[in-house]
Amino acid sequence: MKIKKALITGISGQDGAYLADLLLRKGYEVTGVERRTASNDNFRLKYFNIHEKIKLQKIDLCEHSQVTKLIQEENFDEIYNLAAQSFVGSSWENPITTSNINSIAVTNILDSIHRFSSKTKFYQASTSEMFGKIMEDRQSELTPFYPRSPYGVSKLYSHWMCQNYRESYGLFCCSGILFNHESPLRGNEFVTKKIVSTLCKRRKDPDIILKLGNIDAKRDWGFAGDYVEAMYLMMQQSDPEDFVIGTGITQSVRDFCNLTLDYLDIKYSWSGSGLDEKCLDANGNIIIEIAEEFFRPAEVDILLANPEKAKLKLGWKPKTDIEDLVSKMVDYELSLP
Ligand code: NAP
Ligand code: G4F
Repeated sequence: MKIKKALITGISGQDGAYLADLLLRKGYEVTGVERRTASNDNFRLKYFNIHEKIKLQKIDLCEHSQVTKLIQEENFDEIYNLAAQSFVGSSWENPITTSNINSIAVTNILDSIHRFSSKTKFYQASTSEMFGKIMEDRQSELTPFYPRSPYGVSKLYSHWMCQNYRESYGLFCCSGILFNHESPLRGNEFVTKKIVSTLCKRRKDPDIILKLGNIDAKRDWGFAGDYVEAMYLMMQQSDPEDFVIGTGITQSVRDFCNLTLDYLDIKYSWSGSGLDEKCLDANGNIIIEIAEEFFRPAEVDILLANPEKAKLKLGWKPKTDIEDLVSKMVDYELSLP
């Protein structure tokens, strides 16, 4: 049987590592795009011990000629576009670089597929951030979008480009509208990782205080390992379609703190409100406090997936609940030297 060739952009990120591991286990030949930096240590690929099994290509996805050359030469069966400036908070400070990689680079890939490799299937990493100021309580593929950040807007552009290349040229382009998914390999700037790593460090140094922004924000949090399976399943369908992927349960940032504190067996209580709210330990020492610097110019207050279509058509459902997710993240953090 012919060995399938997959390209993953954003291979050095959280999802890149989980997806590469999945595709290698399924017998794919995996090529990964990484950007040129002084020190690519690829620690996430090393976590799965797959760094030597992947063909790494250093190209700039914003350079059309480089993207075209790779796609024309390699004739991939599947391209998973995961590369992005993915931190919502940074997108207000860096709207142009965010748009270049999250929007223009996607057009580069779509245009190259259209011109030189029209049989290649394409997956776009769309996001629940496109729902932003939500128009329905549970967000499905049919919910109207209302992005609330340069990140959300840049991703919505690519979502529509993907749909337009599908409808204009009959390309196999699908978008996964993924809700927040986390793992031990999550980037340090995201709130779940920040909570877990800071509270784990506090076990050794009780003077450490966890400073957070809007702890009333609610997210539908799942496990990255489950979500890359959904990406793969979307690409195995006979027709390209978009799918919402989430758990169907929403929790606040405060809830996530509580789950982490419970798992670490730390006794705590909350007091005060607004900017004065604090979480205290049994001796009255501050564990968590609110810091204005972590609030955003505009907030997405609540996200909650309606993943019924994925369940029906892909046979996909999450295997990991939030308690399991917290335990995976905490256990990993505690295992670090
Ligand atoms: P991540 O850990 O932040 O990984 C992002 C990847 O994109 C990294 O490999 C990063 O490379 C690369 N990248 C960033 N800027 C780049 C640039 N200018 N040129 C080339 N590569 C660049 O993100 P993730 O959590 O794995 O998410 C994967 C994708 O899914 C992203 O597109 C994200 O927006 C989207 N998404 C994520 C979630 C989620 O909850 N995780 C939900 C919905 C959608 P470096 O290592 O060099 O920085
Ligand atoms: O962990 P976050 O930074 O994730 P956010 O903004 O929901 O975005 C993530 O999920 C999206 C899918 O919905 C992806 F598309 C995107 O790439 C990324 O993976 O923040 C979650 C919530 C926000 O409401 C934020 O305001 O936590 C709140 N928060 C409160 N204090 C904080 C903090 N977020 C961060 N990062 N740091 C804080 O101190």
